[in-house]
Amino acid sequence: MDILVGLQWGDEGKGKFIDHICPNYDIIARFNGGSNAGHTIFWNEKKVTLKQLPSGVFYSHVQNVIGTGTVVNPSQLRNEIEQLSLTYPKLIFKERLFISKKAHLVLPTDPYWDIYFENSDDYRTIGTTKNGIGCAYSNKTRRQGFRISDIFQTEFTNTIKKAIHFAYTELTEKGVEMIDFDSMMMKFLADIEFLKELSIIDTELFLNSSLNLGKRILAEGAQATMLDIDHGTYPFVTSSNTIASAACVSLGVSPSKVGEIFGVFKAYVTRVGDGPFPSELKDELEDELRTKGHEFGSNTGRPRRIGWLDLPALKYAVMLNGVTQLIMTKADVLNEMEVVQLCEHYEIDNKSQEIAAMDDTFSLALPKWKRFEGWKTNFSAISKEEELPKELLAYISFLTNQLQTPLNYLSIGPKREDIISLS
Ligand code: 2SA
Ligand code: MG
Repeated sequence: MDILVGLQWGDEGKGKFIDHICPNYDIIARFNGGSNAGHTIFWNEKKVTLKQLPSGVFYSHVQNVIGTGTVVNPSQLRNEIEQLSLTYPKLIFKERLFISKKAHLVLPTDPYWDIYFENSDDYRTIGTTKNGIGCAYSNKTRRQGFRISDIFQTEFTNTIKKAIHFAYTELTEKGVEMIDFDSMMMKFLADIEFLKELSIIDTELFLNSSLNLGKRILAEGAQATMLDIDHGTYPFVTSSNTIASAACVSLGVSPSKVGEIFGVFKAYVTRVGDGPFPSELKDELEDELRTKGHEFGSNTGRPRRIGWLDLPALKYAVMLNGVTQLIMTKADVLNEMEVVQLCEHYEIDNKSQEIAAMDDTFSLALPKWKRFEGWKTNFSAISKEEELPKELLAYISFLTNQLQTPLNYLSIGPKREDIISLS
């Protein structure tokens, strides 16, 4: 099994790269998160954003797995499947989708908790996607959650109705406005009926027996390293483990079965939501790059914060994930820059720091810059490594030396074919 993760704060272009390497795999398995993800793929010149569906859905030979460590929002999943089926009637991917019996359900009240916490003065503002991800994972860890397999139990409707009613009453008391309870339940139960028609299986058994048969699996991470609940910029993180080792836990596949670990990063950095961001740009360049790079949340539409590449944070991410192959995306967005910068190290309390510790001093980190000559190249005519501008190659060579990891792929545009393999 190979694993693919994001090395920054998300939106590195994971979906696009997975789509590119899909021909090498039989199974793509999502291992964390839920409808908070937004993996963008260009299929037949059309932009598609996948939330819960694995990024292998467009390849008819690929089986797609939603793993145990994820949280499933039945209504969002149904929307996604119905919309894709309408746009691409020939895909019939429902037959190639397998959902873990042990994944947890997101309740219809869960997103409202995000809204409540985000708006209340008594709680921290995280800048969540308001998908109820935190609530679903906390119900899971306090063992009050519902697993997908529960939907087949005779008592399910009564039990879940009580749980949702309990949350609904509490939220109403706190002044949160919601649709009326009966409509919420009716919609939820209809979505559950839709879910029942899908293949709900023991994904651990399926994945391990597939490996024994020689099938090739790619574990697909959502969100990214710096949003990891334990190793990221807590509390400004998501509620799941996002790093490579989480793939083994979530999918029930032993670390001894892991081969390559792909780490995807952008030539600059973006972050959506609150939290420290040492290399953040706070001038007109931020707007310029946001526009050029279309840096808006793919689901929420929120403008992403933009910064220069952060080497200490990238070193930390490469270390945590044990990355064996790097993929750099969006080099084209920096095309017109005279000078390209990166944060080479931090200064924290007058001390230099080469690799991020991601501890409580992270918010004090001052970026120390390194400047590179810009590559000022139009990539439209470039399709081979030999044609890349020397300035870009110098930038890449600096990074691979610093990260002690090869950079095997470079993405230079949004389209499928805009990926160059590097030797
Ligand atoms: P949550 O909703 O509880 O997981 O939010 C917690 C933090 O995690 C961040 N987060 C993300 N950051 C970037 N991209 C994400 N996915 C969508 C996308 C987001 C969107 O691909 O564009 O559409 O806005 C994602 N999901 C979670 C979030 O911003 C919080 O900082
Ligand atoms: Mg995204």
